[in-house]
Amino acid sequence: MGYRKDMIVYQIYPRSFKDTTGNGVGDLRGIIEGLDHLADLGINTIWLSPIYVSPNDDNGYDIADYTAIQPEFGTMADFEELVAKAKERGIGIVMDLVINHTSDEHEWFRRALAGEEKYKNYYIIKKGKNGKIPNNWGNFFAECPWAKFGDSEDEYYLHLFSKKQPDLNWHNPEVLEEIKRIMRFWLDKGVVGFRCDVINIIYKNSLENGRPRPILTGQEHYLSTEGCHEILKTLRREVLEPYGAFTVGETVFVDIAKARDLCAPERKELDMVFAFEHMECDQVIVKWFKTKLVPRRLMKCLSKWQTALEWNACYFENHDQPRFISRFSDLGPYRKEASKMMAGLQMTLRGTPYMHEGQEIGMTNGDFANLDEVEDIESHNIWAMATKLGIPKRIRWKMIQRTSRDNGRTPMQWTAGENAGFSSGKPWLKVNANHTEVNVETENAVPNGVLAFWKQMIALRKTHPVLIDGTFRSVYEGRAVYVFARELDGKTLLSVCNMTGKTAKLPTVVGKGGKLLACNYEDVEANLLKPFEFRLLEIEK
Ligand code: ISL
Repeated sequence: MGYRKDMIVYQIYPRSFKDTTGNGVGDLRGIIEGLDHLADLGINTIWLSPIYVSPNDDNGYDIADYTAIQPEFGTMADFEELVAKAKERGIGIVMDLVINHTSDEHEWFRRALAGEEKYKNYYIIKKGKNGKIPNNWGNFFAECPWAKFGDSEDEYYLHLFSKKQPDLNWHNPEVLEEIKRIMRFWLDKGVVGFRCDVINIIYKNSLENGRPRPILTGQEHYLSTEGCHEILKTLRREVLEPYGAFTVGETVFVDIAKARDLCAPERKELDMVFAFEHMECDQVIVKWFKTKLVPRRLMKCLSKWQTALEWNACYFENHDQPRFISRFSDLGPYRKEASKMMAGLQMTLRGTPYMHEGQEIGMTNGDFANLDEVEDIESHNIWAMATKLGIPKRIRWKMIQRTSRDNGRTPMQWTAGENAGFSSGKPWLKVNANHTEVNVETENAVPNGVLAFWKQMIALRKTHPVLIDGTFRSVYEGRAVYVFARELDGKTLLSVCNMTGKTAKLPTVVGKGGKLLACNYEDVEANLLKPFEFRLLEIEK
């Protein structure tokens, strides 16, 4: 029930995957065209970022109609065809469930604005305090989280994200009923589960002032509240279980205890969570200030979560994150090797691997020249905030370059040709210049390429039950090298990752013996690991 441990998930950001109409925006037919590539890669589940009707203030994470397809992506018939054709290839579709907020263009919000009390109660609307906004909370996109409600003199609505994303009022049981209906609508269409957007913040305990903090003041009033746990239990029992559907929650600011409460199997809430700690190994206080990625910090963090949770959602990239290999400060000429090492790492950790489109060919951060080339609302807001704070332009731009969510959203690189074969029109976001070298077509033509290695690692995972059911044990966490063991029924696999662009000593704990199941270099040296070298060894007892 719920999830299958052998799931290998591939995230598609529909705007950026493949455009078949020439309007510069990816679409559902493009995804259908891409299915053979995905089947060949070996994945068996697709998570689709939102494809619902949306004014695109936050690229679909602002939903105006939960049960209709965004016209620029295609039609419901296209969607049904996608589900069917994916199924023929053994691939299930997971939808993005965004229920902390709707778009301000959703009918519910429009009717609320028109004065219908029923719908006003769908949102969090509150009177100001002596002409001031209702509380001191912060906002995820560095805006003020309160906006005037229509023409009202003193009423405001809460929006933890953009002004066009009003938060839903989860104290209202009618909201729960609406969402149940929406979930069943998609489950009836054959989807296998949901990725639940910022699911641990949906239920606000109170709207009291929060304890002041550098970011997101007020979070103690809404992070993983009892009300949220109750809602998750209800959705699982009443909606998901009858369909055998699964959920992964995007859960912000969770520590291990909170994550356990959300996904421990006996609690029957979520099947697994996307935690953030390993993505924050190179940040200072807030994600917009980054330092060098220190490999040992990453190793320690991965080991901690691997050991603490029964099952992890293992991800290194998504549509909100810079490309992972671009985070290695000494990547140098080793893009391919680093991508292959990440394939080895991701496919041998314990948990469900979630790849992001382009990861299989080693795509890198966007090469944006200036803010005009960046679309992401968050980046623009951060730029404005940093300007207000007097941060010099050069530093501001560095911040955006390194952290912008658009880094993970550049169009998928299919060919070396114009617009990387993504679109015959002008792509909505700049295509990376390195598409001439980094693309699916080129990769398909080489036997030892990045794509071939991802395929090999995915295939290994499928043929070695120890990589799925085996326990995790950290063996070595050095300055450069990470070694961990997966063990099952007396069988031990050792995953050895050099996480730097420099040659490193092979730790003696690895020993001499063992059968080499995979390696991203042709020849291995007895005592040395080459830059970003990865080895998977089977240890004979
Ligand atoms: O990008 C982030 C973390 O590095 C966050 O600020 C992000 O906004 C947060 O993780 C929530 O993300 C999700 O909900 C947002 C949407 O913009 C993101 O794309 C989505 O993944 C609001 O729906």
